[in-house]
Amino acid sequence: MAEPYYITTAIHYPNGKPHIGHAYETIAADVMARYQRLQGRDVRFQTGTDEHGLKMLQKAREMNISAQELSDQMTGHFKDLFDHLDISYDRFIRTTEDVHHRASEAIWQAMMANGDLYKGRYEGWYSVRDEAFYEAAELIEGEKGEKLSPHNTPVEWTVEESWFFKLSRYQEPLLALYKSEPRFIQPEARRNEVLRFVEGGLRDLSISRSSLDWGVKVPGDEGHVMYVWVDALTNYLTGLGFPEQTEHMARYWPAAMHLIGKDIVRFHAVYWPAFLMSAGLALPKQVFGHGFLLNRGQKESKSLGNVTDPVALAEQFGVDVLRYFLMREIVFGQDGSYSPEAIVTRANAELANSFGNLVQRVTSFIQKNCDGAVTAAAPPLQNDRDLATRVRVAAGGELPRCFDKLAFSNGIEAWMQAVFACNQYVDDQAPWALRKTDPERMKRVLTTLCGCLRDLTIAIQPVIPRSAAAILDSLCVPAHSRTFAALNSAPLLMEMAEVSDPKPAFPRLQLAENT
Ligand code: ME8
Repeated sequence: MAEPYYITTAIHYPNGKPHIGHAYETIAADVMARYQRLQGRDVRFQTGTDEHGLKMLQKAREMNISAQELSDQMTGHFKDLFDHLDISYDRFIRTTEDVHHRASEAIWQAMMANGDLYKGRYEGWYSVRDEAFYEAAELIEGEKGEKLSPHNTPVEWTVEESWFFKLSRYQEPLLALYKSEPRFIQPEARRNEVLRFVEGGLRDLSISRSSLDWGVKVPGDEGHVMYVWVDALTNYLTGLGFPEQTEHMARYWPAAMHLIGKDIVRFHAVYWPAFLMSAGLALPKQVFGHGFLLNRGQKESKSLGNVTDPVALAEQFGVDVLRYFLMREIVFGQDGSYSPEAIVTRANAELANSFGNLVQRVTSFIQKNCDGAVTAAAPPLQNDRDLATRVRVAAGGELPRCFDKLAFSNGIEAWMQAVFACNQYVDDQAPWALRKTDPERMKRVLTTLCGCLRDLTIAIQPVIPRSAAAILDSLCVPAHSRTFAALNSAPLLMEMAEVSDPKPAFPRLQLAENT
């Protein structure tokens, strides 16, 4: 049976429309999900919205609507965006669903039964924007001398009755986890931050609020709602049917990958495994904290007036171009920048002029000059074998090895080098000249190229699924032969090639005057 692979994104706060950071994270998770499917894994992919908490409530009050109305409105925008970006999720979860309330109550009760919850009084700093408590020592000073969280968000002094989770009990078990599972937190820099934080000592965590009623009610203490992160993290279990012992729970838990941004690593790599240990549940295999996407080097914000609607961006440049750019340009794990100029430059150089041009040169040549089909009668030469091997190693070996580690940009770089090699081969072999001088050799060159195109296109499917499907259609590659197993088991050199109705895959892009 195929190996299960459960991947999740963070669930997004629907306190406004989705921004480019939401698109970035979800595209990366989708690339990984599609990649794992092509490797033959039984993938389950979950995303969704995080609808409770003070931040949602305050935004709804500002807009004079209820928090439920705000979530309903905004969640629609997230779903539309993800559909638009070809995100192949299996489950879109909303934390206002009844099943999610039940799952959150169950994990609470399990932690209670383990003796880890007690009632007390919370006094400390809280950031509504981050929905996070901070130690005084972590705060920084703003320009006007005001106190700010380490993420530059306002904090307020909060005093209220609260339930606590005995996080302090979990310092040693967590350190033991990081040691025995060195890949539990990735990349390394994030792992080191978490290690330092936990080694510094853990205080018990306030996990309920009595000053608001928007959230999951604490079982047996209805005057309290759960701290939004307790229910938010539980979404990963809810989507599998927890607390029931469902087939999905048995098959997909523990998750293979929680893909999240660097700002919320602490919640996923400290609080979440501690909650799970307390509740007697297995721990996820990996938490990967990706970097932040910046607009020309700056954070997007309403005050700077540089907020970009990701749907508009995808419409302007094309969904696959946007997906390709984000995965290719930025070293996954680090912060990175985007701008219309950078997107156009990258798309034209690599998709239109290199890969797209290669596909077009080969397929339309076969269509026009060989009635859409060629059989190679002439024996292959060493340079045919060299090219086919080079492409096979890049598409079937280097790219997957990088994608396994979420090093998407390196994987695509190796792939692009193989595309360049193919274009060089076309220039050197000049099939248009061979057509007159040596038509049998021309056919061998063309079948070699079609084999290379098949390998290259199969491997890049996770990144540009729509264009890759169209190219594989035009190369007449059957749907069941589009996996990595098929790629690696196909003969290196094709003896026959067929093309059907080839179309230009990537138009050259131009920047509009006002972008
Ligand atoms: O944090 N670039 O939700 P959120 C890249 N509800 N990623 C970014 C980004 C940017 N500019 N801005 C945000 C929450 N993100 C919680 C999560 S999970 C149980 C609860 C990422 O809507 C961010 O790091 O603020 C997070 O992973 C995701 O987008 C959702 O952020």
